[in-house]
Amino acid sequence: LPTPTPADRFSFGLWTIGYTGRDPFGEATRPAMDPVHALEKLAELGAYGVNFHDDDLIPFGSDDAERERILGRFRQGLSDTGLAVTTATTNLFSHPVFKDGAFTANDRDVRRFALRKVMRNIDLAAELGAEVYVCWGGREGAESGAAKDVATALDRFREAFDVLGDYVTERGYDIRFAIEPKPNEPRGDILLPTVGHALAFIEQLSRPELVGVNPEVGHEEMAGVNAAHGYAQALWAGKLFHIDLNGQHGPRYDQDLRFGAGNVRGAFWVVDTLLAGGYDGVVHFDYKPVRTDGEDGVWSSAAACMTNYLVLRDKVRAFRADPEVVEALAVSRVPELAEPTLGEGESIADLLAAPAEDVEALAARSMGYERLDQLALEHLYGVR
Ligand code: GLT
Ligand code: MN
Ligand code: MN
Repeated sequence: LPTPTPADRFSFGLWTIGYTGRDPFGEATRPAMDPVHALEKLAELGAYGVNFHDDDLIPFGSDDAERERILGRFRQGLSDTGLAVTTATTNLFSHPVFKDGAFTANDRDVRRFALRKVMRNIDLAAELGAEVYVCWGGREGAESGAAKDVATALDRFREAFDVLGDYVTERGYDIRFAIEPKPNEPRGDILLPTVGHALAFIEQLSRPELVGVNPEVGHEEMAGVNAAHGYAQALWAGKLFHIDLNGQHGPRYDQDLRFGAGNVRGAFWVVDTLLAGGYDGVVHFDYKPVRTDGEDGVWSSAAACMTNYLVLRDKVRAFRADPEVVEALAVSRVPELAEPTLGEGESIADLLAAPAEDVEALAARSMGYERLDQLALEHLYGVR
């Protein structure tokens, strides 16, 4: 099996390996994990970095002395293990104050509190060297129609990112934001439900260059769309600032399976898309070890996320290097798509005056996609 090393730039959230198994129907099945123990184990497994919500590290409501004590231990853990803090984020969903959202809560005081909570953690993120600040708006949404005026909520959402963009700029922080879309759960319907919605929203901001997306494989699949296509469009737009890799079995509750479980074929194309698009950020796993397992399952699944990524990376490279695949791609005219539809210097008049195509002959040409896809599956199945 391939062995992960820090050069692969794998990262985990404290909330991922620290998931205690609490779900809407049951209590925790594992004890809370000491963040410094998490750092030690992640480093041992070959991870590069770690990230966290403010409240993952510093329990909500801690006083300044407690906060400093926790941070002192954590900083020491980082320097002992050599792990990097890759990103940070804010918990704007657990406390009941966020029951109607944070940046888009109807209650203005909640929105003001949320912005201050984020800014405080951005200061910490900057101090610890995080370059990306993730924003998952899990509570920004509604269960019923009249409860949320969506256009006005989007005004407030935009206002929040404009204020935060001003904040990092004024403070001189080298931090960019990554919006993480999700269609539903915990809200019935969440605002900015897919990569496409988020990309369109970003263009309305006063500092769009500071904001990109953090697509999560499972969230796109919950929406029934192709996750690899979402990553591809984010790369195309220059907006893939971060990635949340995990696994999901189609549209149902957010499973957060370890990466490579769930839709295996989809995972292959996600890795192919990241490699083809030259994604050079950290490879982050946002998954939850199943609540049936003890700490053994936590670390075996964390290792498995990295192993599965490396296995799929090898398979994708072998697929792309296979001469039969290169030939099949040519048969399918895939390289021809790179050729602009109009010739260089060709005018619309030239196009209109061009000799007519033999439409019936074109329609009769096979695309050869069955063979091409089977070659991919045979690489994935390990028989090539
Ligand atoms: C939460 C959510 C994740 C987000 C995290 C960032 S928290 O667990 O389900 O998808 O990435 O806030
Ligand atoms: Mn998820
Ligand atoms: Mn996520």
